[in-house]
Amino acid sequence: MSATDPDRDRDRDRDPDPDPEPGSGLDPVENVVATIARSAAEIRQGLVGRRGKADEENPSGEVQAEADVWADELLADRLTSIDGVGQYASEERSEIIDGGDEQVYVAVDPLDGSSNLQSNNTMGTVFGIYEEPLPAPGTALVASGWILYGPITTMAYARDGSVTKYELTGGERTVVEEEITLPDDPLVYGFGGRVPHWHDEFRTYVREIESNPDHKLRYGGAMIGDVNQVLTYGGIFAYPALEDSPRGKLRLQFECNPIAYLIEAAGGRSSDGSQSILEVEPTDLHDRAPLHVGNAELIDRLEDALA
Ligand code: FDP
Repeated sequence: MSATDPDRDRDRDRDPDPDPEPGSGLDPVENVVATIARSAAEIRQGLVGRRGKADEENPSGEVQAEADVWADELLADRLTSIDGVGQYASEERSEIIDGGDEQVYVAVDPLDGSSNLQSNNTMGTVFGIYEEPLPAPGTALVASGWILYGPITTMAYARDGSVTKYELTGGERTVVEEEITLPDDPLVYGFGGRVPHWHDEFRTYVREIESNPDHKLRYGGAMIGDVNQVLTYGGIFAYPALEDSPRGKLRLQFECNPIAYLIEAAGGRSSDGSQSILEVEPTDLHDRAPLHVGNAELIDRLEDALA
């Protein structure tokens, strides 16, 4: 859809500024979402001058960018001061922060794909809002979403089985599309991990996907950017189990569950290779899981291939 598309302009007229003020009588879930949406412009601006490495590693042993640490502190401060937030947990810190007020439990990847900072490519913020203390399974999610720092800043948000996409400009949130579903005909695919480390069954499946002339490779190295393309065009994204990393790379609480919840709400499927990601029982806050998300038929075939 082009920027001058009349349908899109009609959508804007219908709902020009639905962005609620955080704290203004919202339930805790909407308060968390409003706070993250309003922080997005500031986070984007704050990336300038914070593209270097911090002198620290995150709990998964990855060197953090200065921006990772900064965005985590900003979101921790804001989200733990919301009434009803019982916990704040992040990919960038080992311990959970207690908010005291136990209604919802928030897990965040403050900057997903922050390796892309160096080359100035796409990245995002991912959030999951759970109704159980963390670590919790994806079945305990009540909402999830992501901010995408692309040419413009957008937010995809799922709650109650419905997905909405917004454009975020400064403090404003504008609906672009409601009741989003994955397009029926899958177009794009992107698979993470080094190819020599893929298992044979997964490699065979990839060859099958690639051999379809209707499919195109799209891989940008930030999960959020790659998954957002699947939401937009249909297709599949995976960061699979690897020979040297049986649980893949992505973190269950902060990345896999929120993505799976949103893609399933959009009519797609998620899988760890044999079951919905949302069914995976966590044993630790920083657990990893192999992630495969996309059009249901492609995930069905993937599970057959890996069986
Ligand atoms: P990053 O390390 O830059 O934060 O979870 C992290 C992630 O990026 C994902 O966004 C991305 O899909 C993946 O790692 C990329 O990993 P590879 O470098 O192994 O492709």
